[in-house]
Amino acid sequence: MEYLVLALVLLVLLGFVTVRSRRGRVPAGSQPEALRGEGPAGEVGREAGSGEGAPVAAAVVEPTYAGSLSRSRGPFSQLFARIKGQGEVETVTRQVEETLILADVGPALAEAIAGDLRGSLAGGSLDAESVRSALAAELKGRFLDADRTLHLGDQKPGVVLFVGVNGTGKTTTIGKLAAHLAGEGTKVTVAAGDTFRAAATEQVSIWAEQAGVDLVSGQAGADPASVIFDAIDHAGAIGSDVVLCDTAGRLQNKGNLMEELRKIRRVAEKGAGSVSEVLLVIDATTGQNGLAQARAFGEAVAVTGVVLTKLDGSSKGGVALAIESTLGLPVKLVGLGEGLGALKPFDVEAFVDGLLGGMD
Ligand SMILES: Nc1nc2c(ncn2[C@@H]2O[C@H](COP(=O)(O)OP(=O)(O)O)[C@@H](O)[C@H]2O)c(=O)[nH]1
Ligand SMILES: [Mg+2]
Repeated sequence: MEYLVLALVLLVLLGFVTVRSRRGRVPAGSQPEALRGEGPAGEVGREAGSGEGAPVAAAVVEPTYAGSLSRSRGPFSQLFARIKGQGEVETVTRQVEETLILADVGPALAEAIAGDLRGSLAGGSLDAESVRSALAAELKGRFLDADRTLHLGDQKPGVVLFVGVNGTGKTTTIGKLAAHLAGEGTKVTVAAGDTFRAAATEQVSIWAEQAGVDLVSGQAGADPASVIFDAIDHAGAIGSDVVLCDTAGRLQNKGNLMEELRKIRRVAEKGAGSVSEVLLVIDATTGQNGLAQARAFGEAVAVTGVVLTKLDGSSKGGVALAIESTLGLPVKLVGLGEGLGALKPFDVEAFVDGLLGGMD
């Protein structure tokens, strides 16, 4: 009997120690909101054996284009439900044009697309599936046939500048990308170049820590160009492959701030390595206003590509086409959610199919 009690006590103690050591390894609640992902990610991630302190929540329910584009798709679904297979090409193409404008493709582009669609539908069948596939082909054909790969440069370290207005998702995108690149074995340094707000350095340092990558920051109010220069210098010294440079958000019509960005770019070229990408981060919920941003930033710092964030919350996903077809800038990455796995390479096929939806 005594042995039995002793054995029981030992078992309980053993269980207690095991629980404590697990808690120690997985600091619940220490992840920033954005890393917790959507749904019961943390639990599943651990079950899948994502490793101790792994920054990449491997089993996060991965967002898809189709899922994330549901708000932008709404008007198209309604349009296709209304098409009954009869009627005139003119009426159908006018309805398509209106729907494209609702998706924030922009009036001129919507008119041009509707015009071409009129030609491709003439004399053919006018059922919903035919209209959908003709429109899908029309849209896909209007995206750039561009190089969408992210260039990290031939000369180490590659320097990637993230620019854009406030709150578009620059810092979050850097965090997601840093984790992704680090997971692939790329050595990353993050430059906390948003010295304007004290909280910005803290935010980017949490992301860098979660991603397990190197961070260089300066004092609040320090010259952002010199923080970025120091980060590139440091990255060169420790053999980093790439420096992801955060910058403060700025309105495209503020001349002095755009001048500051030009300086950052000039200074970033001066150190070890060279600027391999300047990514303009645009919030998809701002729709056509993103075009004005792209024009101004493009003029100031020779933007090489666009990161279109918050497609998941936007009903204006059509702006992706406007950016490419009107400005000739390739969308390289898209944000389909706040979670770590929600940054995706831009995929035209998946985007258009997600926007127009399949037929039930
Ligand atoms: N839903 C959604 N939210 C995002 C996405 N990207 C960024 N955000 C959110 O947008 C907000 C602003 O992001 P932040 O990176 O601080 O913007 P910054 O000012 O450009 O650095 C944060 O709450 C992010 O979680 C995205 O793709 N989808
Ligand atoms: Mg920021």
